[in-house]
Amino acid sequence: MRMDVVTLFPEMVEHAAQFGVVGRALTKKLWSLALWNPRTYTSDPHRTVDDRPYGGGPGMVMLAAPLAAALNAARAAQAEAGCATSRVLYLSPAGTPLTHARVTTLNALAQQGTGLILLAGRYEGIDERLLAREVDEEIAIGDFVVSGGELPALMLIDALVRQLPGALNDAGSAEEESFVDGLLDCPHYTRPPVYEGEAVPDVLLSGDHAAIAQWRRKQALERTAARRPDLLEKHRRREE
Ligand code: 9D3
Repeated sequence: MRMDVVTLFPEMVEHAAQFGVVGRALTKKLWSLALWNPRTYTSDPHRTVDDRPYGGGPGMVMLAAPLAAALNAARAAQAEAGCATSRVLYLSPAGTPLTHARVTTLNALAQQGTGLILLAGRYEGIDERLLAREVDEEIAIGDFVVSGGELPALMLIDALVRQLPGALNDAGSAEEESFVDGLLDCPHYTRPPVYEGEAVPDVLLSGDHAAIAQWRRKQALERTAARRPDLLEKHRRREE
């Protein structure tokens, strides 16, 4: 899987991509990453990447031209690396909220040779003409506001990379399976058997694997009902 990120803060993405499951998958060459800073593609002495919004209002808007040049560089690099096509994903508060199902579909595309180009914005947004010409899809990470697209891009990268074959250990893959059925996870316990006067549920120490599986299932259902009734409804419809 090949990913390129267009961002004013390439070091932020580069650094965060070195850790944990995502970093290990990078070392194993399960995926590759390149970063493109639109500031590199400016020619004025101030290296300007933004300007005031037409029509007035607060904040600044990212200029189309430096972003178009950075996107072209990313596309050329992906073609050079053997990608059949590229797909530009703009991380935007106005995008469609990301889901497990969408991550799986994007992962399949990427595995078939489509290079993913993640566009991370700053300021109030990006000139609409650049978006209309260059962006294939707008993705949000939830109904809350963050300061830019870099952390959302890293979340998308993390979600995609952990679905790559070989990125997780066997235990991790099994765990992934359990989320796929649409329920929240059950509670987990480890040593000591009593912590601050609170004991681990007896069933988990019983060695009765059928009883343990049944208990975990019940806990997952109860939690989902209490915390995410919306998920429980979808889960029930899937069971039918
Ligand atoms: C008042 C208008 N604001 C839109 C909600 C301005 C604005 C806030 C934050 C414009 C851009 C941003 C930066 N956010 C992102 O780039 C972003 C984001 C987000 O804030 N929430 C959820 N998903 C995402 S993906 C990218």
